[in-house]
Amino acid sequence: MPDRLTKIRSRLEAHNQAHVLSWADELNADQLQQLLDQIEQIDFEALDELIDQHIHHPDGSDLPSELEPAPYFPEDMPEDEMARYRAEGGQLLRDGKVAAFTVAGGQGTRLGWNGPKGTYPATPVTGKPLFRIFAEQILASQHKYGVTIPWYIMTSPINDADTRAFFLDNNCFGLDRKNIFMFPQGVMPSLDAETGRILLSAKHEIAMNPDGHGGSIKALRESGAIEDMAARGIEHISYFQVDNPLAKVIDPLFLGLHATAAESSGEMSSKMVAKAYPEEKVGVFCRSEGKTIVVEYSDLPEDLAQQTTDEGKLRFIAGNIAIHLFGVSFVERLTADRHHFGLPYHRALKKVAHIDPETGEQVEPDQPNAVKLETFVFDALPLAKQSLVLETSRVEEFAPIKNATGVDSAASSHEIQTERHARWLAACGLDVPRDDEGKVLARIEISPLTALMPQDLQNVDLPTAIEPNAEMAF
Ligand code: UD2
Repeated sequence: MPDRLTKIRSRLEAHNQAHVLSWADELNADQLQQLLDQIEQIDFEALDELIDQHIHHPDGSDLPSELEPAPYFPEDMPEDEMARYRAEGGQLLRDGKVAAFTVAGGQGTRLGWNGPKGTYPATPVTGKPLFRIFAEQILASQHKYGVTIPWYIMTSPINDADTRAFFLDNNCFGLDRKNIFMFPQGVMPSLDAETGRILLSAKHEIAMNPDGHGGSIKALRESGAIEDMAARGIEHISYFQVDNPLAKVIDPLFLGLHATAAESSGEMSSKMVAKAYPEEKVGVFCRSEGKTIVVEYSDLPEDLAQQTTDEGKLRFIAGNIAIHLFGVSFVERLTADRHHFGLPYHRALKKVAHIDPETGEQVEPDQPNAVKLETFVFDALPLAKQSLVLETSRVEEFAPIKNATGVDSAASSHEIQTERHARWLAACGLDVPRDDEGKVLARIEISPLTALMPQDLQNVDLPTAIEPNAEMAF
């Protein structure tokens, strides 16, 4: 141990991070071992470069000079085209070539939920947790296409054990455990925003943060998930975030486009919704040097965000809802040299509780004090040869739960979920009560096990009307 400690200490000194061992003398053997193990996981040469770039010389975003709106397949494509692509996607599903993939490693601090985000009660009537909604979609799709749809879930070291326990406690929501593959994503040390020094969460522990949803590509490889997919004959991965209860886990139209359209190389495709207003906090699909990219909302210059077309629509309108399809071979290609693959890091200024390196006291900051370095999955888009974007309806597919109140909260999500299901019931001839502004005067929830799409309701015993203020779950 003394040898190991000496080596690690001099390595830390060479990188101006010697404070990490300030309390080494006070630690018991297990604690010291844990700390040294953590330190050994860090690539200090790479970290030095990142600290220089993101803390000592942060120069904002490096936005490409040529930025055009990305073209997209509109929601109202001709019906015969849609039918053709749906048929192609349906065939891929029946052939067992599609897996579901949820990124669920985020910390959910904004939501104030003390547990993995996927355990959050998300539906408006029964309060079903997010993970159950996706599981029910997978169960219903397996039944519909007569096939097994394996489910890959990226957790983080912080919520992995709790996520696994939740699945076991819930009997995997009726899915076969053998077809659920969970793996934790990578982590990065959280850094002091002024000095770039690594923060300690305890005297024997470095404060680590998940390395962003972009870490999913590397984690798919390092966990063995991608080999598992290849062994199962999976060719396409349906990627979505855990925070969106309306995400369509399986969508034959999107799959058909991604796998067979001339505009796609079958590597990485995306869905978008029309931005509701210029300041909306979603990234925007753009085109630069012939490639599709996403410009994050915080990086899109105000004048571009406000620009409108001759018809008065936003020019940069294609909002990123973080729903993608990946070709398995694309992930294999990107990660073929796994040690050298990595998406670019972005800095996020956050509040991180830590141990004061001088006094050893616990600090609970009331202002952002730390830089978290994270990668974004959409930075893989320009690495695809050709990448397409499909427009979808906000009410059908986007009601994220990110904040405790206001925009993108459970309350706003419940309204959108109710609206979707009210439209489905109205399409079956039901009277749905609405107020003067058109808002549904009821809470309505339709389980994916009952219907994955409005047409599935045709075989369901439905009432003729919804009473005002009713709470109905089908
Ligand atoms: C993301 C997009 C934004 C828009 C929006 C749509 C980024 C940077 N911005 O905003 O452009 O598309 O979503 O909803 O992506 N996650 C992990 N590991 C991590 C970090 C996040 O699994 O290390 C998961 C997290 O559990 C959540 C999702 O990724 O499901 C979204 O992450 P976020 O809340 O940080 O992204 P947000 O809301 O800023």
